[in-house]
Amino acid sequence: MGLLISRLYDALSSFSYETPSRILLLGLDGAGKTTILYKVKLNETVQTIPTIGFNVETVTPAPGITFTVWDIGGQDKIRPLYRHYFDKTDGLIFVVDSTDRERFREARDELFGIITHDNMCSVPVVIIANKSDLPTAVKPSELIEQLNLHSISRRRWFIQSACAITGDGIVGAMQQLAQMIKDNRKN
Ligand SMILES: Nc1nc2c(ncn2[C@@H]2O[C@H](COP(=O)(O)OP(=O)(O)O)[C@@H](O)[C@H]2O)c(=O)[nH]1
Ligand SMILES: [Mg+2]
Repeated sequence: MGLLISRLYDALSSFSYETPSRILLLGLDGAGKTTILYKVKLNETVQTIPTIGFNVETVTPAPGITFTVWDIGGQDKIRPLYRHYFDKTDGLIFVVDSTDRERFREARDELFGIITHDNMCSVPVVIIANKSDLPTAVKPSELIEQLNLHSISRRRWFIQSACAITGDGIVGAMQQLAQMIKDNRKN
């Protein structure tokens, strides 16, 4: 009987382990969202074109982590449609081009517009400071200031420096997000 219960427990816990978390991959156009998605999916650097509409892929960035990732076109005409995707989101990946100083303010407004939406109120967020390979990229510590990240309250957040072309930092960012989602579910 004890064995049966323990097998049943294993089966149930492995089931919940496998259920993909629903992840939104957002950020301004050109930040590197689609490059990140396909780097994780295919381990290849794909030639991207500006995303019209969305890409959606189920990915396994690390053993035991399965995400269904929605990469939604970042052009400003599309952005008002984001809110239709917010419901039942487990985690947010917000990608910033860390070389694009002129648009840090726009990125900040976009991020806060998303996380202050009712359906996103406790969703954990990983900010990916992308394009860290480029010499003009600012450090995550400066991006924290520029995007006013310390003012994020009532949710877990994390910033990760990354390069979508080589994949540096991407898996780490997703592991952090998976951990935050797990912690969120416990509470
Ligand atoms: N140097 C560099 N270029 C990148 C990086 N990530 C994306 N790019 C380039 O930035 C451009 C926009 O990327 P894309 O994935 O289409 O951005 P999206 O609009 O956010 O989906 C493309 O030319 C990518 O090759 C990166 O980490 N480093
Ligand atoms: Mg895209």
